[in-house]
Amino acid sequence: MKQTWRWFGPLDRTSIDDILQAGAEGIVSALHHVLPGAVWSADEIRKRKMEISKRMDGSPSGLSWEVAESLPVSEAIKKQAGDWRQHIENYKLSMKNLADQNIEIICYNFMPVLDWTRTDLKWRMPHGGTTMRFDLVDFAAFDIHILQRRGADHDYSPEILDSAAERYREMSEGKKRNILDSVACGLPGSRDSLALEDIRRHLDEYKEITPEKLRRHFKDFLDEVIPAAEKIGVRLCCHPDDPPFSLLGLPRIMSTEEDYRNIVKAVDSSANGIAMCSGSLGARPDNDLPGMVERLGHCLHFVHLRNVKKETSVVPTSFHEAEHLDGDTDMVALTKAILLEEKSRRRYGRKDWNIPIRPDHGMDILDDLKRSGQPGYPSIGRLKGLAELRGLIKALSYEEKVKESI
Ligand code: DNO
Repeated sequence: MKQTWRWFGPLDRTSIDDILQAGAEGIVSALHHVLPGAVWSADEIRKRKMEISKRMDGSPSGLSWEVAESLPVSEAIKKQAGDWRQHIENYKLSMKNLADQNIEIICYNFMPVLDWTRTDLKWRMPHGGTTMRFDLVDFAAFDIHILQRRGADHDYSPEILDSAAERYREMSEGKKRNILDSVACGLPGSRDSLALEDIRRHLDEYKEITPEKLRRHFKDFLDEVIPAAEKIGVRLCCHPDDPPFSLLGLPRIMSTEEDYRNIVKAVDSSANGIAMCSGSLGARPDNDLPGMVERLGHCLHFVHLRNVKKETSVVPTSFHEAEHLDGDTDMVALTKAILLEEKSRRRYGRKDWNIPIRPDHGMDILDDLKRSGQPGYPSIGRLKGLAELRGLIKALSYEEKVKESI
């Protein structure tokens, strides 16, 4: 596995020098300042590559840009509205510009309006550090009482409705603001947040878009971009919905193994792959992550390793982000499944056997608590996650070697 690290560019509070000290072997990055739908120009890509290749003192970092995450699919493409056809052409051009500079793995998602969603970005853990949390009662209170979405009360169980009403009655203005800011944090990497009015406007534009329709739009997108990606040697991979269930009445179509299976079947090509995010998919009890790698591993181009603790075994549920090796996902079994997939790729002579993984998110601990970096992307919390994962990978690889030598 290639141990990579997400870097948001020169404004990121974790520097390339820090990343080297964390022991990462490659960089995952994106041109967050380019609006979704616009072209990633060759010059801008070159500039980011250059920034990655140098330490603060100008000496070579030895790191290179391995994965583009995300090359965003614009809302226009998801809705098939406005300039969506032009946006698809722009997407192809961005892919070409990336391929020309040897960036061959491109991650994206097909979540309408909101990317990952939490209700608290700084939930205090017993050890004093903080983590990100999704509280279903807070979210329902936000949806029904703050956003006042029409029909929202049909989307929750009677128990959640009662708890949400009570929670809202007791909610301070500060807490209301915190939930709105957390939910509307916007796309990671962007500094903008969405306001209530923006969310309402976006939701309105999805009124007519059912999950079936969104699936058709997804397939149309893949029909266009996958052949182009295949021709230039690019591998696209779709990130799952986070959390993996519908929110605010919006369709979400990448939440389960079946969703993944449908997408890889929709366009049969090695360029049409998946990004497994164990933290996102792990928020549903019916997602068997090691099993998914066993069954769909051949389409795996990129992995986010992260863990969550769910509070109930129903969907949807409240959850929080746990330590990387703790939580509900069996990280040992999952890591082993990925190592076995790599082994099988090596056996078949696949050039892409070394699968890029990154420690996804992390708790804010120690100096992270003073740094206020990108939510979910602390330096030390991720360093700890990566160190634990690295230990696991090393131990499991050793076990495999011992087995082979017997
Ligand atoms: C959250 C990330 C996601 C991911 C995109 C990929 O921390 O894992 O925002 O980058 O969904 O398109």
